Amino acid sequence: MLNRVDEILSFYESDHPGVLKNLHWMMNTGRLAGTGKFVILPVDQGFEHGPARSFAKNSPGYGPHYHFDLALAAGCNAYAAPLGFLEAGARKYAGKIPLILKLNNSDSLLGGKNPKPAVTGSIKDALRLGCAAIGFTIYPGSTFRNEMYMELRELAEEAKANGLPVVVWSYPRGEGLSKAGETAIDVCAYAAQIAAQLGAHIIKVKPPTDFIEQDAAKKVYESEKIPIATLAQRVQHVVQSSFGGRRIVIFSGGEAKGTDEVLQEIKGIADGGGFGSIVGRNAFQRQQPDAVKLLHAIQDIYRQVK
Ligand code: FBP
Repeated sequence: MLNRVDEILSFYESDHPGVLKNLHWMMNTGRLAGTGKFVILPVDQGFEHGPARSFAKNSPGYGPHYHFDLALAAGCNAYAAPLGFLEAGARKYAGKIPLILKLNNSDSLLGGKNPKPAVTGSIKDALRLGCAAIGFTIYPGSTFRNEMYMELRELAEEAKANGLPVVVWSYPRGEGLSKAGETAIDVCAYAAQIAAQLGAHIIKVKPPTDFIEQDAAKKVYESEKIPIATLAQRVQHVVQSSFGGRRIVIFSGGEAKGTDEVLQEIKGIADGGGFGSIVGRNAFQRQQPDAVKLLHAIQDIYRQVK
């Protein structure tokens, strides 16, 4: 019988050993090693939201080494960040923790309804820094979505040829969607499916709500009685929408909130068969001992679920 890590690796039926080795590295790192579950620390919020909104609550976080240390102390599977933060620590932490280079980023300075991140790094950068994967954000719902899909297609082709897995942040937003629609269950499942079809190895979405955005989808959810009342049911549906569970799907943590609320949400994700979490603000905006405690509690929840 295959162990869970080997079973998950078997889902990726066209990848060469370099990609599988890096997926293996991430799945065999940290406190969740060997379980096929993930807790990843993402710190791109300095770029996405600005430094004060990101780091003022816990000011050691302004420094790049802080986040490498936090990911290590907390036993995370990987640490994801844009080029600058990774370059600022890659030599000191070489080989100690898998790194994911975020290859595109968007700031919050212009506003506007249709975000379009800039490509801010390359596959060569990821290889030079010893990364285990690349990360890329798409915004299904933005008028620029097709450009993002095409950029990802090119980068993913190059990443795979060079042994790097592809992690896709699939965040619906833009003028095609209402605010509530950004996290609607039908939209979230659709965003996960798009990422899977674009060739993502790991798909990252926000935890979905029970709202249904699109009328055409609503009819099917009702006629087929797709259960979406609880978070666990919704997560199960998103995982099913990602090739019937044959792609790794992880869920983001969102704005800083109380420990009970975070853990309750994680329980729902774990019960629904989610592969894990990518928790940024709820980790690095707490003081380090509290952040480590919370991340350990999250890992313990994933560890308990079969
Ligand atoms: P958080 O846990 O802080 O939400 O981090 C996950 C993440 O995907 C980050 O990588 C990214 O910067 C952030 O969410 C984007 O959040 P938003 O879509 O709210 O700007």
